[in-house]
Amino acid sequence: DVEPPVFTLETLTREIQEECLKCVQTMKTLQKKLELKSFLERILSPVFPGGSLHLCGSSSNGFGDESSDADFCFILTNLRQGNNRGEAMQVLRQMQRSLNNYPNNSFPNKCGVIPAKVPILKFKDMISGCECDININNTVGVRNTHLLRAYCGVDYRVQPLVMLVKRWAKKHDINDASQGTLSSYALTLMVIHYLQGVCKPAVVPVLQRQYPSVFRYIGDVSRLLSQDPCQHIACNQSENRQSLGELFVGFFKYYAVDFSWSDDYISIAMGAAYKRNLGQWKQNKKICIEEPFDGNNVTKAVCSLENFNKIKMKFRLAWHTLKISPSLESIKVT
Ligand code: 3AT
Ligand code: MG
Repeated sequence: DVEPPVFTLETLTREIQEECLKCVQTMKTLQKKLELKSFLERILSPVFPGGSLHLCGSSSNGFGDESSDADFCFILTNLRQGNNRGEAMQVLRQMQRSLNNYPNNSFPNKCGVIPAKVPILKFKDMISGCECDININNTVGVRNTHLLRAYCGVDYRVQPLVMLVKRWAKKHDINDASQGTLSSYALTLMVIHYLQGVCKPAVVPVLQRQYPSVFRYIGDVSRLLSQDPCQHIACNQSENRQSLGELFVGFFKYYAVDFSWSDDYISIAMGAAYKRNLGQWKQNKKICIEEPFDGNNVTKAVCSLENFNKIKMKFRLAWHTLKISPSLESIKVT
């Protein structure tokens, strides 16, 4: 007879490390995205003089896997700041024409403008194989990419935990803001919140509080992503010695048992979850996570009770499964 496998927190730790190594974005893929960025810059700079293009999101915050899309932000300083969705749409349409008309471009499946709240130009690049998004002047995305890159580098446990939580959520159909569930960005903030001190002792500091001149900087963003933010951070002083397996299970336990999904909002800028008794938070009965730069709720997409309940149920189910059988396979991640 073959003995059934014995799962422990040690085996789970190993699985998380191996899975993360297997799926993390390779240097080669990053290189292809950077080459695409240079190519786009060559097309766009004559049309939009003074504009600058920035690779944002998981392609450059450390939490990307091989299938992550390439999120770009195009900064045009001569546009009016503030609520200029209409202008952004115009720029994107002009950009769309320039890309489509470029001889021998690598986007044969024409690109299209998506008129979302933050409008984007969407296309697939055939050379890198990447799905690409470009937004105009969404500088908050550049700032939060810089901040997340710092969280990723501050402790070796952050990257594997975020990557595996994203994979788990994708497998369980709750990682798609366009379908009313959680964006990858929201999930990343949920993990950072847990590591900021829900787990005891904290694994990561509250970077915006500890280094306000670096992470609350409100000036020009154009050089932000060309440097490694970790150069500004002292060596992590965390006293936490928990393994990846322990933290992974602890993350699910927190959201299954302790977190008040309808009453609290998460703030990684402040490093805690708070009761919603004020302003924009008060009316919302679904999950609330504060964007660390503009203060908006990043989980507005979760608006149906059905999806809200489904998300909570998935967290509870994962925690009950991991308690009995701490392995990635038991929660269908491999
Ligand atoms: P994937 O690996 O592509 O799934 P990602 O980290 O790129 O994950 P998203 O695709 O959800 O995450 O978002 C791309 C970037 O856009 C991440 C963040 O810099 C920015 N972003 C996303 N949602 C918001 C939001 N609600 N507010 C501000 N910035 C956001
Ligand atoms: Mg992305």
